[in-house]
Amino acid sequence: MSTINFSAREINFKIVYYGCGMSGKTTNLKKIYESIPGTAKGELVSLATEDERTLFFDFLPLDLGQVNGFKTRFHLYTVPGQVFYNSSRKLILRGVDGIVFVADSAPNRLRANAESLRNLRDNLTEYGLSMDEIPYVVQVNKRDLPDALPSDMIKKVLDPSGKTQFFDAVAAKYIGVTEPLKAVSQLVLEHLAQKA
Ligand SMILES: Nc1nc2c(ncn2[C@@H]2O[C@H](COP(=O)(O)OP(=O)(O)O)[C@@H](O)[C@H]2O)c(=O)[nH]1
Ligand SMILES: [Mg+2]
Repeated sequence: MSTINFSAREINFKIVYYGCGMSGKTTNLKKIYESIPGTAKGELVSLATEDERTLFFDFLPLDLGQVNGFKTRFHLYTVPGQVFYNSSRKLILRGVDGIVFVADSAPNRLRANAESLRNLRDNLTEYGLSMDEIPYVVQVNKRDLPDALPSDMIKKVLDPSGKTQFFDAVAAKYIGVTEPLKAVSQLVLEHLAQKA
């Protein structure tokens, strides 16, 4: 649900990076954050729990062009991937405009990817949303792993509609990081135009 700030003439969008634990969501946000000039971004906020890996959200406003004279500001969030943090995950999905699903290419994470997608679908359902309505793209991360599964295999598991855009990535090396963000941003803007 985009929100409009009339005094600042800004439209705000919320993009959530979803996926199982350790797939590379935080890495994506950090790389994106580093790549944006200081004036164009707000603070990167992370709420860490005892376990360093469970940073539970990152926040990043990012300007990407104008719509009808309004600036667009994207707020990027990651969710904690660990199964037991579902209440935080659900909360972070509130008002989501677009989702980048970060999949892990490791063979032993195929099932975790699939379970995370199912969890995403369940959580969206609780907000009365469906995967078909929400702009959604997939980043297939960790393509550098020597035993990475074929992208096509991962795609079959994670493409609910058969129409999803997929992007191979090595987020740790900033490869394939901007592409899915641009794609989902484009979809979000198109989605807004359709509703208007
Ligand atoms: N080999 C490899 N490791 C990665 C890649 N991207 C992230 N990682 C590593 O995977 C681990 C988990 O990454 P993180 O971003 O914290 O995952 P998150 O739990 O989804 O937020 C870290 O050790 C990262 O350095 C990648 O493209 N290739
Ligand atoms: Mg993380």
